[in-house]
Amino acid sequence: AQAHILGYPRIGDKRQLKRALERYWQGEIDQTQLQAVGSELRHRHWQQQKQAGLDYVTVGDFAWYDHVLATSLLLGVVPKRHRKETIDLQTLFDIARGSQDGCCSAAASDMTKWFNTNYHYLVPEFEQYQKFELSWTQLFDEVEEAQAAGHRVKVSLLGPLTYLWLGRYDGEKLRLLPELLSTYQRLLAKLKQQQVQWVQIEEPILALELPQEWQNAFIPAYQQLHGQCKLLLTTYFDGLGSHWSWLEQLAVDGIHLDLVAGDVDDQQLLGLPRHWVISLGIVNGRNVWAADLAKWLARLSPLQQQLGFRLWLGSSCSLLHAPVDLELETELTDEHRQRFAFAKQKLDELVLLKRALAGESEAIAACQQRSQRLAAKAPAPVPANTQAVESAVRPLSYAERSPQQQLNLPLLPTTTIGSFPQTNAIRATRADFKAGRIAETEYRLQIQSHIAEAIQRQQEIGLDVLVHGEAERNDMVEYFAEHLQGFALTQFGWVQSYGSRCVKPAIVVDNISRPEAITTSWTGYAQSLTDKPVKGMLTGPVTIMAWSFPREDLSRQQITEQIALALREEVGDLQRSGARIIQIDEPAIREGLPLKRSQWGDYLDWAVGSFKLAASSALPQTQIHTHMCYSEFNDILPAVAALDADVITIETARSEMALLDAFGEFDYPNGIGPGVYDIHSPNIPSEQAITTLLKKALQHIPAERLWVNPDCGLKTRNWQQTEAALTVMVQAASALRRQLKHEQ
Ligand code: THG
Ligand code: ZN
Repeated sequence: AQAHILGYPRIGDKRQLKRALERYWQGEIDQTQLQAVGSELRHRHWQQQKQAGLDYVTVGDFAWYDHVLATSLLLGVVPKRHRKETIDLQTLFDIARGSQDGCCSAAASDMTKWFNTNYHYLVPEFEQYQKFELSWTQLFDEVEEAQAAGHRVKVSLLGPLTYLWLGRYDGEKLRLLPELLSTYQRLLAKLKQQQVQWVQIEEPILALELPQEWQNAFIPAYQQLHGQCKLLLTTYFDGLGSHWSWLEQLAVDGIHLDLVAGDVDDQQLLGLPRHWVISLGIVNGRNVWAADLAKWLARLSPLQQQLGFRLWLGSSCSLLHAPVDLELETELTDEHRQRFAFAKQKLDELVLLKRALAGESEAIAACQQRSQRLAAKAPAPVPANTQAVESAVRPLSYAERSPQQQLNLPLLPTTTIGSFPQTNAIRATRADFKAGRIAETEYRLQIQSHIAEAIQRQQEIGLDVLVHGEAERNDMVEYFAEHLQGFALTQFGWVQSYGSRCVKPAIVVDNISRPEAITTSWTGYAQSLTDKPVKGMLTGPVTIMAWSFPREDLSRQQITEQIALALREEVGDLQRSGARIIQIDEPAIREGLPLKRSQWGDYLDWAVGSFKLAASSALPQTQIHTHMCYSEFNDILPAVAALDADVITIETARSEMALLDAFGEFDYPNGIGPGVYDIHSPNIPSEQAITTLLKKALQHIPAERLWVNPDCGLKTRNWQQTEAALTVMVQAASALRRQLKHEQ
């Protein structure tokens, strides 16, 4: 067998690419210096692949911001507002980040989730009669760069149908396919000229349940592309479902299947065309656990007998979604270190398995040994908690509960989503404590002073429901992972989220439990400073799960329920400590949806169940809020309603309340706070704009159930912007409130 990976993390083991990008954007380094950092990272990553013993190095996985955006440039897809005489690196950053040029500004393209991962790509914008033209030489340059360094190159390239599917177009997208395919033909011809033997042409949309006309497009498309470089049709993130019925008709030279996300039986594999290479993704590209190599050895040995050189071993998907190097983690326990493999370690796993499959006795023994070590350290079995799960809903309905929630609030109550500006002083407090420069008592005093400042400012602004501001938190998930038992945290386990931005997901290593109350002291302190209600702020179980690396021996549902049980205790403690409102945020509930729509129902059932489980210790008198960030949840509205939160705050400002049509039509039964201004922009909204949005909202939602708030947390804004915007918001709400009273 041959071994390869679908891609390596581009960010660098110490986030070198992030640092270089941000310095370049600040004007601290020039383009030559930026290019040098990129080149150094590529060379290092190729060298690691070669040194580990992979048969190919993957070229085309590097991107300055995002690989979908790089594909857009390659194909000449540049939105009109960003077009200049030439397409260059500045064009790329303009599309990604927006541009300001004297008087004129051009908005960035939209970003959205890459399938069911936590990575975001830049959505291609196709215009009427979109032309495609090879316009960006990065890919060809990098092929040359790798060849010059003596590497055996396999190119990774987004396939035409997936590229088209991901883009936005006002019309019938498949009409653009013929023109796109001719450009792909020219692209492949160029790669052939460069003597590229294999192209890993990626069509992850094959993991979706595609409309018939998209399925039909595959066979003729690949007929047209075939015959230049060898094509490895590459799929990942889920099995191929019903597409298996026509798969073998594709004019390609091999296929890559993600066996981690969806296993395939041997007969199916052996039934594939005899001339195809079969690449099996067996090392999980999106989790941190060491692979059970003995298990794979047993599973693949018979296949190796039958397939011989046609069998390739690969990562399930690109390693883009995994942290880079376990060796940097000096603070993990030995036990955890032995059970994890980050991107660099996954290279070794693939080669070890390859050697074992080739019959090398040393490698076979090493596989067995590793697997035995894994088995010996398996985490504790799950405690029985089914009883708790079954009894877990709030006893009264919204209509019965809400009169009991005596919060003394005016009509159209004003509030915020939870976080306030993360000032340098706040960051310094946390950093000083973490580095041991200040003791815990001093730390607590300093955080309290940040909380006191936030409360005072909110009082001055005149908000009705206050928050403590979250000065003690870095990342909303990392914070809870740090305070719950059952998670391991890394020092350098960064994964690219978008552009230069990374997240450091916690790792679920054991059963989750809550050793002690987490948030009560901060919320309680904030409440002691004011008579207005202060919201308790929690991150919901679905989101904590979605933004962490899960154990592989439990289902996501089981893990989420464990987190929910821990949060339920926190809800109870908050309530006992005097919180009258508790917000449980679930910004990630939508992104957890399975790729196949037919599986949505199951997921939503347990996701909603887990949220309700977390909220189930709330008394009828306690008002439960939730918040969701992205506005695309028209199609899951029944599930959103089923959460049965007393109030939901959502992002709608950017879509001019378009979402509310859906909420109105659906007749959303509980309280709702559609965001009245966009916190992602530094601009201060006008009172007029907010009033207009609120009036629109009133067409769909009765005033008694309407809340007034920004559309997301404020931690990325400064205090000046925050105070100015919230003051306008409070003014708009009170003016409208007076008007409504008057009309009565
Ligand atoms: N937390 C986690 N996952 C997430 C989000 C989150 N996934 C989806 C969404 N939010 C992604 N959005 C962002 C926004 C900002 C940043 C990362 C992801 C970010 N990161 C800092 C950086 O890269 O500089 C991290 C710096 C640090 O913590 O030291 O700005 O909110 N878990
Ligand atoms: Zn939000």
